[in-house]
Amino acid sequence: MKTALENGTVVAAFGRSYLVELDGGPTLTCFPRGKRSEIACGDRIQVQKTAEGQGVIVAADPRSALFYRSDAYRQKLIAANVTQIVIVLAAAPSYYEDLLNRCLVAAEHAGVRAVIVLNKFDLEASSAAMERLQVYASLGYPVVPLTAKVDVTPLRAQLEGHTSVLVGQSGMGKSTIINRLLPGTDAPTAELSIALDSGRHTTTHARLYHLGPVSHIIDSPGMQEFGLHHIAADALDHLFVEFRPAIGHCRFANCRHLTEPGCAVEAAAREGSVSERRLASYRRIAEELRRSDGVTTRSTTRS
Ligand SMILES: Nc1nc2c(ncn2[C@@H]2O[C@H](COP(=O)(O)OP(=O)(O)O)[C@@H](O)[C@H]2O)c(=O)[nH]1
Ligand SMILES: [Mg+2]
Ligand SMILES: [Zn+2]
Repeated sequence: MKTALENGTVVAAFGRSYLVELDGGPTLTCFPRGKRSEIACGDRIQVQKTAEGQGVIVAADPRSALFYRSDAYRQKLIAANVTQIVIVLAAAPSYYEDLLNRCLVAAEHAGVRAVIVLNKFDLEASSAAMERLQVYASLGYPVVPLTAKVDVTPLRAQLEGHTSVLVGQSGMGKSTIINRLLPGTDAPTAELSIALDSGRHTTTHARLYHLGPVSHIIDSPGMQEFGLHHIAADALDHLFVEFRPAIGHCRFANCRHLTEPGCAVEAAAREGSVSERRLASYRRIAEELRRSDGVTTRSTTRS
């Protein structure tokens, strides 16, 4: 006897299996039909129950947005159907500004809102970090100072009505934020992994949690790098939002804003409407994308 298909949401994506929350129903462990799958946490799918607590993923709905990173060889799916990316930074361990910029570029590319959290605001070095982040606030990205260990209230308003994904280097406090937002969740944090002597990778896969009927949040594993190989080199400048007014005004129509004379983006940086640090970051990323253009991204893995 064939059972009917049921709709559900992928709340965790492991290597080969998925945790699927059926609409208004229980959570099943599911396997994809077929060998390879490109299913991510947050995907809406149809499942056929095969046994108690188990099912097979038969189909997946089209996504409203997919957030992912990629190196020259593979894509790493991070989360699907998100409406917002929350980039978690802290003054210590120090964060990489290039990584922040890469996350912002990926958010612009995916067409979703980006929020920056400066966590561990209790640390002394936070005020200097906050000052460096002013350039991002001036671009329209909300910058939220937070001491997640004590209180996550300042972040709640930003999350209302969104499906958010927390991203950032490990050790910034993403899982601590989840545990504070949702007491009783026990997302693995650094303390827990030390206690269990389980190494430094505390969060090993993305996990979706419900904050309310219309607000959801996805914790993701820490990342040290964020490849943007899925973005064409000549599309990158538009993803640095403040470059847009200058684009099209360079002396050369195909200006890459690297070393060309008469570059309007460079001029904007001299005048101060583009930050030198953002331009330098753009140039590093652009060089990397130029080098890799023509190399095709082949396979997909989850991060
Ligand atoms: N001082 C301080 N430490 C924090 C704060 N939030 C988290 N931490 C610490 O930062 C470390 C990493 O936290 P964790 O949530 O595992 O980070 P994740 O790797 O981004 O998920 C832990 O030791 C936390 O206790 C905070 O607001 N202030
Ligand atoms: Mg974590
Ligand atoms: Zn230019």
